[in-house]
Amino acid sequence: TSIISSHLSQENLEAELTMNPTASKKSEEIANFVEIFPILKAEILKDLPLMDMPKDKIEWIDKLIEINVAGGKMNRGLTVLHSLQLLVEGRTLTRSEIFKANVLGWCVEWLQAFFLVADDIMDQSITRRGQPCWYRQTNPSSSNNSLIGNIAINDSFILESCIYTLIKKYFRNEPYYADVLDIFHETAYQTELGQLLDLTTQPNRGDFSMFTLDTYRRIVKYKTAYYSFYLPVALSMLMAGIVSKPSFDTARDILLPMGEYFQIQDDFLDCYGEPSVIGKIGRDIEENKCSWLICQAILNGTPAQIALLKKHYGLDSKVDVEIVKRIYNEIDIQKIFRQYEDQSYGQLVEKIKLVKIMPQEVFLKLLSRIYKREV
Ligand code: GPP
Ligand code: MG
Ligand code: MG
Ligand code: MG
Repeated sequence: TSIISSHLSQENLEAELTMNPTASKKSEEIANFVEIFPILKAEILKDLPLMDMPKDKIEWIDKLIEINVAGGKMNRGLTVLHSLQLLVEGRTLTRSEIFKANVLGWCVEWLQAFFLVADDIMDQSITRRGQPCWYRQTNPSSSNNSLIGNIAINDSFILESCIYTLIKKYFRNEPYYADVLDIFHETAYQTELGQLLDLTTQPNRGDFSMFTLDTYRRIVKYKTAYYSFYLPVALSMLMAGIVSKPSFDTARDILLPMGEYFQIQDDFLDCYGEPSVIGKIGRDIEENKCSWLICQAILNGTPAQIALLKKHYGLDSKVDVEIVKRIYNEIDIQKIFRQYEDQSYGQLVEKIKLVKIMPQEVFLKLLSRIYKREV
């Protein structure tokens, strides 16, 4: 019930329902999606006694799933059903199709949980979704309040394995079973390559030679765009029975740039977002990340400003971070971002308008959900 209460309190739901029919459809969709999470979690947990797992380990996995899979924005997860609805163009989906699309949506959320648990260790992050990152939470098996720590690495693997357990349970007999497995495997690999690119631009503090937009674009295409944008839509296409390669190419051609735009927003929010709203505390400056903001500062700053950034970027100290943020303000990075945001939105819409092979709405709807996001 925790995710139901955080995302959709009864009051909110009723208020939305009476306000307008579109909102009512939207809250119904969210409610349908949220509703099946406990079912999927129970499916995972019910196998564990048969595998001789002690009760407290089952409770561990229960908590691991509850905290890390539920409670996100669920944008990626909801996209599978939204997009399937648009792909079947007018035909009403059966209850079974809706359920299956939502199961795949939750599998995307599970994949995301796997990545985030691991990413927070690698990025030394403090909070996620408004609470301590999983590796920083108290180890329930310890009597001396020690932290979960490195056990979280294995926990991330467990979250990944759940995806394949769920897909097998619900899709074993579907003609697209192998394609679904392939795409999850491929996407995980792409994201891991992206994470490698991200982590290996980090170590040489004071050397800005790698902080170019070309490097940046490659990092974010792999670490974010494939799993966050292409994967959920491609899953709905598989469910809709689409097999033509040009359709998947078209989807990729739009969704990868959209994912780039999304990660640029993530980088912007890392510095300028409100931690209580975004649920995490930015660390890109401290971690010497090849963030969009530092790339833009290098492109737009004076030689003196860039020299100062070289001196202070990538240090885990409040004073240095403040200096970096001050220079960002001098360069007016916020204005550069706002301009980029409008330009990028316009370009994506233009690109979408050229699509003939599938409904443009699939892409427009996704784009409208992230445009000018603050969370
Ligand atoms: C987002 O980067 C990218 C990921 C979460 C993919 C991680 C991939 C792995 C294979 C572990 P980010 O670090 O900017 O995200 P956030 O700001 O949410 O920490
Ligand atoms: Mg990261
Ligand atoms: Mg991170
Ligand atoms: Mg980030």
